[in-house]
Amino acid sequence: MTELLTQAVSLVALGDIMVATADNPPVNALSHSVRAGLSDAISAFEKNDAARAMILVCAGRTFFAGADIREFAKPMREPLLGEVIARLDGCTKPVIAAIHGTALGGGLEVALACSYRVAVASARFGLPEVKLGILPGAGGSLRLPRLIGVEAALAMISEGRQIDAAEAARNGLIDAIVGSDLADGALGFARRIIDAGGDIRRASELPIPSFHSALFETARASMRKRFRGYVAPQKAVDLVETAVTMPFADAGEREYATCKELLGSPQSKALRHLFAAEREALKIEGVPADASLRDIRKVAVVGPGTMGRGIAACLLDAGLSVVLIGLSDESLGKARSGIARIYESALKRGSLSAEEIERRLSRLTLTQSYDGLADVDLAVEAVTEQRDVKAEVFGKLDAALRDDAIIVTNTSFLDIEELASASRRPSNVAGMHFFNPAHVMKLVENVRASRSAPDVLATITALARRLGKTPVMVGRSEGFVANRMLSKRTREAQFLLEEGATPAQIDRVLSGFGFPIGPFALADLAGMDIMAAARAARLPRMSDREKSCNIVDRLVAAGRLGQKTGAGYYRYDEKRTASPDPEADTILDTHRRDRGIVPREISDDEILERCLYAMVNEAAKILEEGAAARPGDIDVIWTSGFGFPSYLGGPMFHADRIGIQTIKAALDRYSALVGREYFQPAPLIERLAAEGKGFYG
Ligand code: 3H9
Repeated sequence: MTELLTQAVSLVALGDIMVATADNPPVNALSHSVRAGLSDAISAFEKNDAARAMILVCAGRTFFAGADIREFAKPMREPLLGEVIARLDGCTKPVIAAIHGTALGGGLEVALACSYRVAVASARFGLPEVKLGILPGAGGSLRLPRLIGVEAALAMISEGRQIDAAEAARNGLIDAIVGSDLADGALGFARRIIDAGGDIRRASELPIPSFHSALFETARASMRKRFRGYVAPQKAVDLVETAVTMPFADAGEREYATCKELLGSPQSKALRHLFAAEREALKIEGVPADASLRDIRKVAVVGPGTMGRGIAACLLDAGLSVVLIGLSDESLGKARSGIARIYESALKRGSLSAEEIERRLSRLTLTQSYDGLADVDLAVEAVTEQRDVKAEVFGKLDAALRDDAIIVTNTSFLDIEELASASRRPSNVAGMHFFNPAHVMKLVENVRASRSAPDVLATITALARRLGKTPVMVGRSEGFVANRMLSKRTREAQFLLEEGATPAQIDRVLSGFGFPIGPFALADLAGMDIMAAARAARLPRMSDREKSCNIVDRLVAAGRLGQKTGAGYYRYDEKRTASPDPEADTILDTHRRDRGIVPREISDDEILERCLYAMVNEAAKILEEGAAARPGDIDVIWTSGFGFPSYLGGPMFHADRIGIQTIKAALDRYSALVGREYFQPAPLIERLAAEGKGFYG
């Protein structure tokens, strides 16, 4: 008879095998009721002389997803996870973890403390704590190296790398892969263990496998480079080193203390905020969580340029069929080679096989015609950023597609409302704003127009997730959220340049803040011609000072297009290493002289504040207008799209940490110095500062 031990854990005896089942939707986090239930199950199992093995399994979609993140901010209630795990480890009869879905963090730690682990073939395993700014705190760093080897464990712990069941079976993390009926497979496995004598195998008692003496030093150097600014990956290396060099119990205490210390750190709070914000961003006002989704199998992409190719590639990657529509054989041919080149580099990296590439390319059709689009479920318009051209494409798609097909525009700046209204299917029109290169960049700003149907919005959100992207729904606004905020940072970087800062100084300050690359090095990488075109598009809406701050145009006129011509803001050698260039200085000096500007010494603080606060001020306006639904959406946009350091939680979270009153005072100061039209505090900032509140209350 099944006995309910706590709200979340039940226990049943099937002959001499007991089965403890945890059921704590949605992801079986190890909340208090689960920990208490597991503890009770262990007691009942140990007390029951007739029971010779126990299986630990989870109901629902996954094995334990780890400690309950929502409990982190509250005082911990006993039994603590470490206590439950120590009891599992101490069991005198075999306990078998039966795993499906994902065994993550504390969930994997529970499994590691069992005598055996079996899993279905689709299961995945990981210690992703590092992504939340913490580290395993319940024995993961101690048991994993003993089971799978020190180097493999170090990679999983320091990078949060997940592995699949096949790899887990190969490296010894699991003992068997069972068929799709997990309960049946686990019972069969338990029977074999009992019949073979009921041995228990404790990972805690295994010897430490040998490892290379330089392993930890090499890993430290690599972490410093790859995760610049992040605390947890560095500490992970120390932790694993401790785990494999200190006695088990001492290392266990050190592990728990490190996890606890990191839990209280600003970086962990920021990363946990982003974890929640990313999930919150999927909740869209007016769209029920269970909204029905339209079936998307075939997609038309209009425009075979850089964006169109990248979008087509990620659609093909997700298993969709793609019709790429262009104006000439030549442009379509180039697009096909462009997509093939993306796949060639994947082949070289070993991430795709030649057969898989062939399969993907076989789903791609190239055409100049809009005929035969009746089986297309969604069309992405990705043609040049000109209103008339886009309107014409919209008209053609409108005529060619089924009435229920969705049309999305990839416009960066144009008014989606105008495009939707001109269509005969306004409720089936929305935006999907991809970022270049579209097959790499995670962020997609999905754009709702006033008449976009809820199921259309739900469908494009699901589609973006299917493509492996991070979608955020935004509203009508010029430049939407990401580019609109970026344009303010770009403006300030240009103003600071003409006032006397150097590209190298500004780049140093912003990359020192945590951006992966400074704005001028980035411009050189992207190409100054691209920068000039973006500037030209915005020119009609620029202030007089912005119009005359035309350093980009001067560089283009001098043939300095960035890395591709060996010179832009910087000069580049054949290895594309940048160095300051006196010729660029001369262009800057001429510009300043022409504008009558006497260069001044500019402090690093001023550079950072002007670049950052201009963005935050714009974000406050965006929030007031409703173009972003929540401050968290803006944080997700900037961390997933434009390299804002995740360990600072995004611009809005970081602004709260600085304090809105401090930011308002700085905006007032820069209003006086640079001009009110650029730095007048947004009404939301005025109000929050007056109330002593932040964006997050
Ligand atoms: C840890 O274990 C520390 C220990 O080492 C030491 C302790 C001493 N807790 O992602 P989804 C919620 S640290 C609470 O959309 P999916 C999530 O917020 C933990 N809630 O689903 C969302 O809520 P809502 C280490 C959690 O199917 C809902 O579940 N573990 C947790 O796309 C659905 O989530 C991790 O870092 C949690 N642990 O993906 C794993 N996890 O519906 C984190 C999720 O209100 N989790 N929720 O928006 C994941 O990676 C994914 O959720 C998972 C499922 C892959 C499991």
